[in-house]
Amino acid sequence: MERKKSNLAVSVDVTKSKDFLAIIDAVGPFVCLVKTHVDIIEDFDQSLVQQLQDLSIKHDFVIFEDRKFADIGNTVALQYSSGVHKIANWSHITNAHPVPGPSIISGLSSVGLPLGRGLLLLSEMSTKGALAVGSYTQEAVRMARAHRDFVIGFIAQRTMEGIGMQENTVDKDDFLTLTPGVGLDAKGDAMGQQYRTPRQVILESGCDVIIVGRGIYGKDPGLVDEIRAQAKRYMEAGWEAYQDRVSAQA
Ligand code: 5BU
Repeated sequence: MERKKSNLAVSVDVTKSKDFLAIIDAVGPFVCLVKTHVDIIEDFDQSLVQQLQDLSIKHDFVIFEDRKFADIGNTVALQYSSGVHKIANWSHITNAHPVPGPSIISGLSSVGLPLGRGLLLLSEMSTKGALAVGSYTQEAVRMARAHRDFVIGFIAQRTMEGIGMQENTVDKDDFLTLTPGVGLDAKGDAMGQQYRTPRQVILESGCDVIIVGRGIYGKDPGLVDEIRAQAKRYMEAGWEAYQDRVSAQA
C-alpha cells in the first residue's frame, strides 16, 4: 500500500475470463489488491490462474479470493485446497464467516499457513439488515485475536480496533480492515447493497482499504479507458482520506 500509495482494492465480478483479465490489467497500476469471485467465471481453467498471478507480479498487487467459507473445519480445508479452483494455491488471502466458531480458522490454517497465506474474518457486512452486528461482531474479533498467526484482519464497515476488549486494556490490535460497499456516485443497488464514500469509510470509520466493484467497471467491462480513469479517481480519493486520517491522528 505504501509502495504504491494506494489503499484501493478492486472487486472484479465479471463472468468471462477475457473481461476479467482486461479489467485487472487496466486497474493494476492503481490497486494494492484485486478481489475475485472465481466461481462466477464461466470459462475458468488453470491458465487463468497463471495469468492472474502474472498480473499480480506485473502490477505489484495482492490477490484476495472472496470465498466466504462458512462450514466445518474439515470441509473448508477441502474447499480451500481442492476442487476445480484450488484457491490456496494462488490466492494470497481469503476470508471466512466466523459463524461455525474457531474451528473454521483451524481448518483453513491447516492448508493456508504452510503456504504463507492469510485470512480475513467477516465481522460485519455492507448489506441492509445484515445480522453480523453486536455480540456476533465482538466474538469475531475475539476469534481473530486468538489466531493472530493466520488471521490478518477483517471485512467490516469500521475499524475493529478495541472492539470487545475490556476497558483500560493497553493491548493494541494490528489488524487490517477491508471495506466493501464503497461508491462515489450511487447510494446502493436494487439488491440490498449500501454504498458509502471513501472519505466516510477511511477517515470517519477508520478502515484501511476500500473495496470497489461496479463503481469502477460498472458501466461496461469493455470500456478500458473509462475503467482506468475510475480506478485512478477512487485511488486518489482513498489515499487522500487516509492521509487526512493519519495527519488528524498525529
Ligand atoms: P460492488 O460492485 O462494489 O457493490 O461489489 C462489492 C463486492 O464486495 C462484491 O464482490 C461483494 O461480494 C463484496 N462484498 C460486499 O459487497 N459486502 C460485504 O459485506 C461483503 C462482501 Br463481506
